Amino acid sequence: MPLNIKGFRIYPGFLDSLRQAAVVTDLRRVVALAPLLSPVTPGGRRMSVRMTSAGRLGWVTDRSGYRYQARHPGGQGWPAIPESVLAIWDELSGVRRAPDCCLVNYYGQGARMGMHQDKDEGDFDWPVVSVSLGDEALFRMGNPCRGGRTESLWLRSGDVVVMGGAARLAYHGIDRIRFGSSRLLPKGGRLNLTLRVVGHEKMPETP
Ligand SMILES: O=C(O)CCC(=O)C(=O)O
Ligand SMILES: [Mn+2]
Repeated sequence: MPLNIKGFRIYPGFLDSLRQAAVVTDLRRVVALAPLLSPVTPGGRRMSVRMTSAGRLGWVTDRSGYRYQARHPGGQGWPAIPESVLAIWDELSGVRRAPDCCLVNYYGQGARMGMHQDKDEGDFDWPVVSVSLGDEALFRMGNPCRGGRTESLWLRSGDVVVMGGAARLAYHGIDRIRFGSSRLLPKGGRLNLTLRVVGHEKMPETP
């Protein structure tokens, strides 16, 4: 069993190729309305991953910090989260409330994401649902303390990961992708969708 950290669940091949293609079609509409950007970190480093969002709030970063905001940096509101994506959340998150944000990450050749925690949300009890599409990616997962032991696993197109419980605040990142390993995206690369509840609203106790 890979990544035996409580609250980490992986659903290999959860989306079949038809569903993957449908999500990509819907994401083309999202990206047309809210173009992918190459953001900079608060420290001034340009990220290799390009990003945009769908939903009530979008995650952004620039010299002023990491945050959620109601508008794309271009000034327009974020497009709605496509139904094809909300369906994945409904099937796997285990909660009834819809996510506020669908962060869309695009990894081109050489792109990676350093180890980090997802901690810009108001209540960490809500799970995070993460969808992989396109090229394979080497995902590295640690624990809630920086620098602890890590484990790696390859994520493939159609895989869905849920991080709840103790895994919700675990450090994680993408070391590299295998560019050209999938034919889902005609120009290659990888899309990752990260669905999150953002506000301070507490997650209800589950019976
Ligand atoms: O690309 C991935 O699989 C992870 C993305 C991620 O951790 C994030 O956007 O916070
Ligand atoms: Mn993350």
